[in-house]
Amino acid sequence: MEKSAILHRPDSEYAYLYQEGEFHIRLRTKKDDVTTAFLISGDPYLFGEDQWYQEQQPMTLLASTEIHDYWQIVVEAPYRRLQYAFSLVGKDQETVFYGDRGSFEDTKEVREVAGYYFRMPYFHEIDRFKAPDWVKKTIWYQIFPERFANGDPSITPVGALAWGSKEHPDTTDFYGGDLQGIIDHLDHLTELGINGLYLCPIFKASSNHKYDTIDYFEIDPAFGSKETFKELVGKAHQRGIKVMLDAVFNHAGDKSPLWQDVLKNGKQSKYVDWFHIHSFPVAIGENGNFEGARTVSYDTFAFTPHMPKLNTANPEVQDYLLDIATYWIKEFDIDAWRLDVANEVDHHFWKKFYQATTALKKDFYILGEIWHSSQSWLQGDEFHGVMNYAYTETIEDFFIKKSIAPTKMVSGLNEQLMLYRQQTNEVMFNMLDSHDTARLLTICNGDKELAKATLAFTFLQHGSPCIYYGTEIGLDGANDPDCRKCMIWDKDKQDLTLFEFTKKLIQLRKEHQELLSFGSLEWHLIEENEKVVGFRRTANDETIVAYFNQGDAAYTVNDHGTLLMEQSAELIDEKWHLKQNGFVILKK
Ligand code: ARE
Repeated sequence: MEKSAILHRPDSEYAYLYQEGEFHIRLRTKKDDVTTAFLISGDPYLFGEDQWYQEQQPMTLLASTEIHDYWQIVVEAPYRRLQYAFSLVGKDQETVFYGDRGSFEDTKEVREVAGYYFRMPYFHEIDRFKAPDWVKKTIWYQIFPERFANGDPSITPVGALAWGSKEHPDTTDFYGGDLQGIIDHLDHLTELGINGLYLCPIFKASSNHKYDTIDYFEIDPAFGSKETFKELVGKAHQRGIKVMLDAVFNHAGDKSPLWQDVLKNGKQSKYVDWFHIHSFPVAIGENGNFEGARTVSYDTFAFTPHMPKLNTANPEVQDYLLDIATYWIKEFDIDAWRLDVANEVDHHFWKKFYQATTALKKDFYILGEIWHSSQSWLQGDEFHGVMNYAYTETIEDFFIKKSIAPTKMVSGLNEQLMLYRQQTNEVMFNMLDSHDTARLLTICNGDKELAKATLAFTFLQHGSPCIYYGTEIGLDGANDPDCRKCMIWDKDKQDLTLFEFTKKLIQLRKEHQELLSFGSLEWHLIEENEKVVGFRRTANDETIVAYFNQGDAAYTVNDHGTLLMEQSAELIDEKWHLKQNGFVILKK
């Protein structure tokens, strides 16, 4: 047995309280190396008595990657504490005891050594990773406010272009999207079945994207007033739609009064320690501070001198940002914050942020924008989830780029899932595109059947899916700024078939939300066909199976059940024949 691959870590994603009375324990072993994994567990204070531990219980093979197997068992612990270890039977017939001091031959003597066992000393509810329940029932819709709808021409910026007048918008274009335009089109969201709305920044800023904040306490005048925003939140809530705003706390805009004071007063500025300044002057055009320069006398987002990085270790900055975070909850009843460039702000501040926001709303949702594995932010005291690029890019690699086989996709997806506790995976934000990436239809090279198959697959996974505005009616676009085209409201120019498909997919997710959120997931990969991927999801007494054919040859699926959804699939003699990009979703 390959003992170096064995891994367990107490009080982590390997051992955690999922919900009151339900404790999850995982173990990692080398792929295909262990035939059976048993858990030896019991109450630590009964140790030494005849039968201190419950009979050893077999673990379930939960997930596999190309190199590891992950085992899981769900246990209760009447006294909310647990002492445990593992007994592993290798394919080579070796039996190994694996515990807190490593691996041993599995003998009676070894099992009698208390110190060889892992310990979960006490399961405190206050320590449990708590994810807001509503999020796993949410289908998100992301809006780039400048480009969704112009509802109030009286506040359209001077020099704005006619709506949709350019096929490819430029980085500095304005078209007049505003909050009233969103209010006027809430019916569009409701008809689609959306129940979560994520707005890119709406606070006063110079650019069309508003990530260069001037005033965090004011709505940008081109977007509307606080009264309009209050109306938007109220009407969204009446429709059962939660509202998430975008918190840009890694940096401010250089037009903000904070930075303007530093520009004017230099070292004497009362905000000098609100930023990361290395030398003066900080003016652009001096001291190495040039557009796109590699050296600036102060830290910025990326190499963008217009976005000076905030010093979130400074207590004054912390108070300022926490005032902003709590203000929009207290005064406007928002339900969530999406945290911009979240991985570049310190953990110490995010822990304060978590406490301040969840103190106001127990079920407040905190979503970090992190494009990579994010374990250290998802320990239950900072974020609840992240924008799951690390997960959805793997889906796109198989379905769209066709750069990996299904086995590699499954391995990548499981790799990500095993990084986090189950309750985290249930509230991850699964988007296939965003305002920072090329649009789904464009990366599918205009192949709508492919886009639909990729969306359908994503909607059947763990985590809450997100539709980027316009995807549902066929909006395309290359990377930023092309992915921020004006929404199309002319019904004659909307792809209404795609709209109906998206609506049906959202409905399917809602009708089977529990199963799709926390149901088991068993993959069914067809050896002889590296273009077909199938899986089975089960929860309680409900099962859904799905098959996706991404090859250019038809594939026959010999499975049956109540049809939930299909695309390019035909039932002949009780068998489903899937064409390219064809899929079938069945309820067993
Ligand atoms: C402008 C230009 C872009 C250029 C960018 C580079 O328009 O073409 O690529 O500058 O500096 C906002 C605006 C952008 C603007 C940017 C800077 O929306 O239009 O871009 O400000 O002025 C990384 C970060 C991630 C960040 C992206 C953009 O990790 O946090 O880069 N995303 C957030 C927001 C953006 C916003 C900002 C940050 C700044 O969502 O909209 O940009 O507040 C890989 C890497 C990622 C990288 C990703 C995208 O996957 O792993 O780390 O994200 O590519 O580049």
